[in-house]
Amino acid sequence: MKKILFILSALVLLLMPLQTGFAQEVEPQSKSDYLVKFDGPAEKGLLKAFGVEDQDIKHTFTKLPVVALSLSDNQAKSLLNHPQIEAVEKDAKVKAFAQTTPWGIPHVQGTDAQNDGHTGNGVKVAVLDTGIDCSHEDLNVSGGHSVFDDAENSDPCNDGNGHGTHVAGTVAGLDNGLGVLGVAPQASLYAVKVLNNDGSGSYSGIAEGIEWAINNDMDIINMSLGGSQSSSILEDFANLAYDEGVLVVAAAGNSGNKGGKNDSVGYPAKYQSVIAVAAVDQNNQRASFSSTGPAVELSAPGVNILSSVPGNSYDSYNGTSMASPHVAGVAAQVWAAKPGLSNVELRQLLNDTAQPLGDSGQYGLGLVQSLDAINQ
Ligand SMILES: [Ca+2]
Ligand SMILES: [Ca+2]
Repeated sequence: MKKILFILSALVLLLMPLQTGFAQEVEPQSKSDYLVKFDGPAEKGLLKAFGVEDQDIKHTFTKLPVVALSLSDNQAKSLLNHPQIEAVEKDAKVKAFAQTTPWGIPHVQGTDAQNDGHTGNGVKVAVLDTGIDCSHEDLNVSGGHSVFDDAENSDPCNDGNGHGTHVAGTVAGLDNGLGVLGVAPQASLYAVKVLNNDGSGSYSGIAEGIEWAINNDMDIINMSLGGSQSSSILEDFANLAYDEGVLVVAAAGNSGNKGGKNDSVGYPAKYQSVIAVAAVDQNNQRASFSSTGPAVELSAPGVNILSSVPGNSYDSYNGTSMASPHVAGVAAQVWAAKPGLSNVELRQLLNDTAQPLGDSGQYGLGLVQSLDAINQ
C-alpha cells in the first residue's frame, strides 16, 4: 500500500511541471471579455505591451477612457497591476428581462413553499385546455394529447389561442431567471388539447381528455373551462377520475354578477368530484365576474394575472381560468411534500387550511394556502 502511494505521488510530481509547461507554450489560454479603464487617456501602445492584439480590442469608448477587450486571465491580472490602469472588470452577462414573480404566486404561499424546497417535483398535471406552446422558454412540457383530428388542432403543442399556455405558466412556470414563476416549477406538465384554437370544445372532447389523463396516470387535472349545461356522462367521467385517485380542479366560471348572490357555477366545476375555484383580486375581493353559489369550494388569484403566452411572450389575463391553475399548482406542491395522501385527503387538507374570506357562496372555504397545508 505504501509503495503504491509512493509511486502515485512520484507520478504527480513528475507530471505537474510538464503539464504546466505544455499549457503555457502550446495551448493558448482561453480569453474572456473585459472592460478596462485607464487612469488618464487610453493608450493602445500600453495594451500592445501586454500582448493585446488589434482583434482583441472590441470597442473603444469616447466619453471615458475605457476599452472593451478580449483578454486572458493572466493579461487581465498584469494590466490591473500597471499604474496607468485604473480598473479591470470582467464583462458581466445581462439579460433583457429578469424573472417576474406574478402577485398570485406568493399570495397562495407558493413562493414560501418553494423556498422550503416544495416545487411539485414529479407530480403530473394534465392541463385540459387549448394546448400548450411546448417550445416556450419558460415551460417544460412532458407530453400530451389532442382530441382533434384537423391539422390546425391535432398537435397539443400548438396553442393557437394562448389560454392553455397561460394556465400552464401559472401551474409550473420555470424558475429559470426569465419570464414568470409558476406555483410548482418542477411539476410535470401535460398538454391535453380539448379546446381548439378558437377556445371552444365539447363535452365529449373534455370526456376524452379526462379519459386520457386517467389512462396516462395523471395526478392532477386542471380544467380552466366549462359550460352552463349539465351532462350526466361528463359527470361520470369526472367521477371516474376522482375514483381513480386523480385530483380534479376546475374554474368555477365567469358568470358572476356584482351582487354575488346568483347560483352560476359552471360544469364540470359544479360536480361533487371536482374542486370549483373562484377568482379573487390582490385585496382578496371576489372578482365581480367570478361565479357564485354553494358549489364554490376554494378561491385563488384571478385578476390581472401575468403568465406565459405563446412565442416566448407574457401577458396578463383575468378569469377563474387563471384561479384554477393556482390551486392545481398548490396541490402539486402539497402532494409532492406529502406523497402518502390520497386525492380525497389532499382535497380535505387544502380545504382545511384555506384562509377564510367570508361568504362561502362567493369564496368557498377561502384562499388556498400551500405552506399551511404542507406544515399541517
Ligand atoms: Ca421563469
Ligand atoms: Ca364541485
